[in-house]
Amino acid sequence: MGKRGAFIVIEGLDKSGKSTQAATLLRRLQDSQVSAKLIKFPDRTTTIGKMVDSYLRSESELDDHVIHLLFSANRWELASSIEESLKQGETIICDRYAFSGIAFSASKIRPGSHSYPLLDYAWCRSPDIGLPAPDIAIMLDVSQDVAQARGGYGEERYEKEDVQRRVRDVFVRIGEEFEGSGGKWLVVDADEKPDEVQTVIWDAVKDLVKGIEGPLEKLWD
Ligand code: NYM
Ligand code: MG
Repeated sequence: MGKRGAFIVIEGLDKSGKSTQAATLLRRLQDSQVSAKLIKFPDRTTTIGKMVDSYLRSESELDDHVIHLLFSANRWELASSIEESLKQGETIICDRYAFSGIAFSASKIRPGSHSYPLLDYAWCRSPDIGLPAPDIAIMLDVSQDVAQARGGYGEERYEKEDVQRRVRDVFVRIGEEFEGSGGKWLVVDADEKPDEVQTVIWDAVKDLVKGIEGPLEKLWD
């Protein structure tokens, strides 16, 4: 049996440079003759993804539980194809994953309250239990100042300073729990120049992308 591909997740706040870093990493892997592909969540092309897209653009309203479960379902509909690609030796770079799912939902607060959660953290985590677990999750940690200077946030739901601050706090908790469960969680200072961020990312993945002997783990299992 040959080695399987590496499953690399890139996470972070909006405007943290995830998509740029993911694309640069893909090019570098392809230049190094590593079989690799880039996927992203939400995958807005599927039927579920279109519902998510419409919600994010505020073209539709959905109950907070419903949208949380749709984001998770959007991952589950791709889960078996992720497993298959990894088994065939292809490395996957994934722009956002279940960690964004928890962070953005669990950071929602009840209307009229300052900090009382709308959705329970453990409840937010549960629908993603059993998904393919990444071999490494790289969290691009950007400060509000730098994120704003990058052109500010767009028009989409969640792209507001107070939301992003709460989301970051939940990401910290998620990282601690992922590490506690044996996962690899790397926080990278995303205020640095793109080249410097890429150097840190490359250093963290360069051995993984040679292929992995061990089995693919299940998330939060
Ligand atoms: N988002 C993303 C969630 O709220 N839950 C999830 O499970 C995922 C994957 O969607 N603000 C949020 C985070 C982003 C938004 O992502 C769209 P992007 O990477 O800007 O397309
Ligand atoms: Mg965005």
